Amino acid sequence: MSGGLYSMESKDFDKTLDLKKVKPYGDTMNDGKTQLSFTLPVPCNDEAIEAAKQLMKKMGFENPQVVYYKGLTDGFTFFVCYGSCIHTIDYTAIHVPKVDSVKMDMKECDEFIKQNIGRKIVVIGASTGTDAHTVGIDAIMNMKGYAGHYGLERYEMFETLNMGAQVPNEDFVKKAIELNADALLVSQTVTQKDVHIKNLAELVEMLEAEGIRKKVILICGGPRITHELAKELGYDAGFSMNSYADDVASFIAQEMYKRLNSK
Ligand code: B12
Repeated sequence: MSGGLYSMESKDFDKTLDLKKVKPYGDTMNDGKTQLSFTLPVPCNDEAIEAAKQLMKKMGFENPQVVYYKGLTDGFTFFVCYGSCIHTIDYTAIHVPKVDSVKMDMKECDEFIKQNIGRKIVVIGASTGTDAHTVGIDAIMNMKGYAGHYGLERYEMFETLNMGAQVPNEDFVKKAIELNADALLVSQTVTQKDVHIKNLAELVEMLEAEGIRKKVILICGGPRITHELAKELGYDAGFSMNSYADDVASFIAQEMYKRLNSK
């Protein structure tokens, strides 16, 4: 059954859904049923279970149940819990800033660049700072691509360099100057202690100090990056989970076109 048909039927069947007061769905509308997991730094015993339940109540869950628990190591217990969420969200009032571009596939994108830019676009990517995660930036850049989307290396009209992981911002900026890059792609996965914010902000400062911030299209991405955060930090766009090379390629091509035509 298609998603569209299903949602139509469920809408007809269920008259109690109020988009101004949305809460989690378990098996009946508005039951609030939620599964969550966490670890408490206490030994694995009956008191630990009671502590988890009391914490769930404080978090706004009625009828908290611990359905699985296991001692991880001395003094730490992991829990899987169910509960009914008492809070609701006004879905109709939500506004999420999004990257403003029309998605083109690889062929369309190459053709757009040939017609409108007239030369190859130079892109450098890296996972910068201390971040060792490469899979995200590889997904966007690798020839083979990711989840059925070819990476930028496969595009005829992109000249790419993937510098890999743990690339210091200094080296990244140096390479951008050396290759006269049009777009810079930064991947950040680790967000512990807001290390990604410091690292991303430092890069902007360095690009400004070199006088090339406005010259490049500056993009960051990662599972906990949002377009909103990227803009706040001085980037042109931010991409998160479920974004692919075609999203990024389309944005870069259209942004370059906009900039060329606003001169
Ligand atoms: C694989 C992995 C590793 C591997 C990385 C190997 C490698 N070569 O990359 C290894 C084992 C090295 C590793 C190490 C660590 N890891 Co690790 N790792 C993971 C894991 C399991 C998967 C990450 C991944 O590959 N995802 C798949 C890719 C395709 O998804 P993605 O990165 O989100 O990318 C997509 C989008 O975000 C976007 N995107 C990403 N980057 C970019 C960039 C641009 C420009 C654009 C446009 C888009 C874009 O496009 C991609 C495709 O859609 C995650 C947990 C998880 N299941 O997610 C933990 C995880 C990311 N790791 C974590 C941690 C803590 C670490 C360590 C610090 C652990 C430690 N204490 O040593 C170290 C980090 C060391 C360091 N200096 O960075 C945490 C991060 C927590 C946090 N919020 O900070 C996670 C979430 C695990 C956890 N639950 O705690 N890790």
